[in-house]
Amino acid sequence: MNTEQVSTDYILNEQQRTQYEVDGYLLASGLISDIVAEKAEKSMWELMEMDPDNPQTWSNIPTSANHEKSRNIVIYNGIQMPELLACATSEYIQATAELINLPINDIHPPQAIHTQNLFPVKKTWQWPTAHVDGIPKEHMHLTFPGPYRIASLVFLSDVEKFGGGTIVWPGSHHKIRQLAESAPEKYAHLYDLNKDIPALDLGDPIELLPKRGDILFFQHLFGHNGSLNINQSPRLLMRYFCACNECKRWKKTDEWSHWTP
Ligand SMILES: O=C(O)CCC(=O)C(=O)O
Ligand SMILES: [Fe+2]
Repeated sequence: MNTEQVSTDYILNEQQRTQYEVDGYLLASGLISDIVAEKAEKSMWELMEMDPDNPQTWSNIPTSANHEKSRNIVIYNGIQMPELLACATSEYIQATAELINLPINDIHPPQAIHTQNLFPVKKTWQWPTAHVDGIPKEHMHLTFPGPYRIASLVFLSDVEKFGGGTIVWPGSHHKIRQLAESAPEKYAHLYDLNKDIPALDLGDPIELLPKRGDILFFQHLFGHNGSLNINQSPRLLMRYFCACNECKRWKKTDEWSHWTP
């Protein structure tokens, strides 16, 4: 008798894969080891030329970074420090493959990172409205098929309540798709679709509180947004960039695109 077995070596369990399908997102722990995440956090502080234990150094933003003052967010594009690239572990790549139902060998690794480090502000915390990704006017990305299948955010600090956790609307990808399909010409571009998302009833949002090394995966047309960090410590977040031809469909800067597995 042939006892050959089909491999069931998933890195994500069934509940995680189902949550991604049903809710449109998954916050996953354990795909980046503590030691790799810790080294990456250290490198992130070095990149910003700041001391994590000395808040006085946090207002000296290097001129090599972009600084959006209203949200106190520090943005770098196209950084290739090995310790930051090391977070694109084979487990991360495998989980990505599982969520989009592709063989792992079909997924290429990313080449650089982009940061969205959110420093504390003195403001009143409030729920944001949802957005979808792919909306900058200069790129005018098409809504369908969309510039990406899956997006992911990597957290390099522990996030406390009101400390800049990403806000998500479970199941919003279905409602946003319905809106897009209701008027295909009007909503041909994500830029235009995004403008009408705040008026939708997407249900109750959730403030995610990720830990260092956690990865938030979400689908095309998933409603989410950043939130204010009114706590004491910075929220460190990176996304992966790539410069290969395939990733050009989700262009971000002159040199870089978002990594689009
Ligand atoms: O800052 C966050 O928590 C979310 C960032 C975000 O929405 C994005 O990078 O598209
Ligand atoms: Fe986003």
